[in-house]
Amino acid sequence: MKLLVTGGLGFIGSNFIRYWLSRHPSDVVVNLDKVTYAANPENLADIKNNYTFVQGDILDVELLDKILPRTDLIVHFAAESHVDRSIDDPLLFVKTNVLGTYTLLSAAKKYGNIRFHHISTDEVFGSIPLDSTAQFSESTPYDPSSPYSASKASSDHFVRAFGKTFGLPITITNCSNNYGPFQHPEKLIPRMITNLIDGQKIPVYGAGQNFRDWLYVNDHCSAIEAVIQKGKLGETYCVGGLKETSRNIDLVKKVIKLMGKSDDQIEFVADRPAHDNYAVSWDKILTELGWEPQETLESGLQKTVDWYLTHESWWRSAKTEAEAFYKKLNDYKNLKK
Ligand code: NAD
Ligand code: TDX
Repeated sequence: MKLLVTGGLGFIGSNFIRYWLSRHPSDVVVNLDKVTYAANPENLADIKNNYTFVQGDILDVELLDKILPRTDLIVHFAAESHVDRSIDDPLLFVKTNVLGTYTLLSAAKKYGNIRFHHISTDEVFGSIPLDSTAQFSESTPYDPSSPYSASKASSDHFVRAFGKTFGLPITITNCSNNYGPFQHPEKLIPRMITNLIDGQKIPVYGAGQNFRDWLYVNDHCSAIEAVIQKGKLGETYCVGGLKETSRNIDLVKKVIKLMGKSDDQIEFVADRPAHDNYAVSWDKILTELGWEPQETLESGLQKTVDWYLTHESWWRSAKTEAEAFYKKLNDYKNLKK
C-alpha cells in the first residue's frame, strides 16, 4: 500500500511513520510536511527504506497533483497544534487546519476518492465542568473553546461532509492529549521535564485543577492502525489512554516525583483564557475494534522522562524557541493589563 502521511515530521506523525513502517515493511510512505517550527527532520533521520520526504504545504494544489495519483491512503496529521499559539495567531489555524484539510480532501476526491483518515482531537467537544465525571463520546455535540479546537472542529465537519456528499471513504479519530518521545517542548509534559532539567520552575496555569486524559503516543499509533484496518467508513472513533482523568496539578507532581525534584518547583501563573477540561470514553474503539492502550500513565511517563533526559540535543533549540514564544505571550498579556 502507498501512504501519504501529512505532518510526518511533527510529534505524532513521526511516531506514526516509524510505527507503521516497522509493522508494514512492504508499504511505501510519502511524508509531506511544510517544516514549521514544530517539525524536526531528525525525527526520522534513520528511516531509509520505502520512505520519501517531500517538503511542502498541504495548501499547494500543484504539489498534491504530483503526489496523489500514486496514493492509496492519506493519513492526515498536518496542523497547527498548539492552543496557546492559536490565541496569539488564530488566522494561521484557519489557513492550515481548515483550508489545508479542505484542499487535501478536494485532491483526494479528484484522484478517485482516496481513503482518507483524519487525525482530530477531543477538544472539539468543548469542556466538562470541573466537578463532573462525565466523558465525551462520539455522539457528544461539538462545542470548541479555543481557535485551535474551533479550527479542528471545522476540519472534522469538512471531512464528514466529503464522506456524505462525495462518497469519500473517510474515518476520523478524536484522541486525547498525547505524550511521549519527540513532542515539542512547548507542550505541558515536555515543558515540565525540560524545565526541571534546567532547574526552572514549572508554570501551572490557574490553580492546576483542569483535567485531561493522557494517551501514550504509541498507543495512539496502534489505535489509528486499528481504524485504518478495521474501522467502518464514515465513522468517528474516540481514543483515550486512561480510565480516569488526571488534574494538571497531580500530573505535575507525578513528574516532579519521577525526576526526584521538589514540589517547590511549581509556580502558579495566570490561567489560559477559556481553559477547558476533557475526559474521553474509548468504549466504541474497544468494543468494535478490540483496541485498548498498553501503557499506564506511570509507565508512559517513565519512558518519556527517560527519553528527554537522554535527548537534550534534540529538544534544546526547540525549547529556546518555545520559551521565547511564551515570553512574548506574557509580555502581550502584561501590556493589556
Ligand atoms: P505537531 O505540531 O507536533 O506537528 C505538526 C506537523 O505538521 C509539523 O511537522 C508541521 O511542520 C506540519 N505542518 C504544519 N502546517 C503544515 C502545512 N500547511 N502543510 C504541511 N505540513 C504542515 O503536531 P502533533 O502534536 O504531532 O499533532 C498532529 C495531529 O494530531 C494534529 O492534527 C493535531 O491536531 C492532532 N492531535 C494532537 C494531539 C496532541 O496531544 N499532540 C491530540 C489530539 C489531536
Ligand atoms: O506551561 C503550561 N502550563 C500548564 O498548566 C502548559 C504548556 C500547559 N498547561 C496546562 C494547560 C492544559 O490544561 O496543561 C494542560 C495541557 O496543555 P497543552 O500541553 O498545551 O495541551 P492542550 O491544551 O491540552 O492540547 C493538547 O491536547 C489536545 C494538544 O496541544 C492539542 O494539539 C490536542 O488537540
